Amino acid sequence: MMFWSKTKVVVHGFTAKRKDCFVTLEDTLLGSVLDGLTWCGKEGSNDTFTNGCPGWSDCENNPVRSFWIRASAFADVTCDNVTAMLNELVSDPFNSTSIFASVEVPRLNASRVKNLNVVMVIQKNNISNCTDPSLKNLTQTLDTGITFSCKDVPESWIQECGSKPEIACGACW
Ligand code: CXR
Repeated sequence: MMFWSKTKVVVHGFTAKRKDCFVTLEDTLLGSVLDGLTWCGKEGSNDTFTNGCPGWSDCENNPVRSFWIRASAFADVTCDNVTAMLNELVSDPFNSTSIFASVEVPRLNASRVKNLNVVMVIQKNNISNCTDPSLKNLTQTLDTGITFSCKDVPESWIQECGSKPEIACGACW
């Protein structure tokens, strides 16, 4: 299973080419139907609108976010080895307001999940972003018994490895 936060394009660029490697929530039936859509209701109407929805930066419980929070309960049934791609370029790669941090990680259960492997998507190979302080919050949130690891992986290599089916999934990072 593959989770992500602020790395959607890189993750799907990879999983689209390497369907043998990972499943994301958007690969599930419900996730694929609603992926990328915006919608809202209007008071007094039973219709669903895809145009003219208000800006949602101030509204935490907007319908789209609420849907993904509920759908992310699929973390409950996740097992064995879990991978998550995070983005070094955002100020907190593990941000407590993200769905990954607030919904998915707390739902990973040590009775089913063995490892959480974070792939930190980096642009240049010079400093280790796996040392980012926000990852400390991740290890504190993680259920005791799940082994945590993190690896800095250049975005260019993720793209290249995605195009090389001869490389085994586990050997890309
Ligand atoms: O950490 P978040 O990432 O908030 O959420 C990403 C995680 C993923 O692991 C995925 O499983 O939550 C799930 N998820 C989606 N599958 C998804 N598809 C579209 C969460 N959000 C999804 N979106 C839209 O992207 C929603 O509108 C959501 C925004 C969150 O992306 P971000 O990169 O901040 O508000």
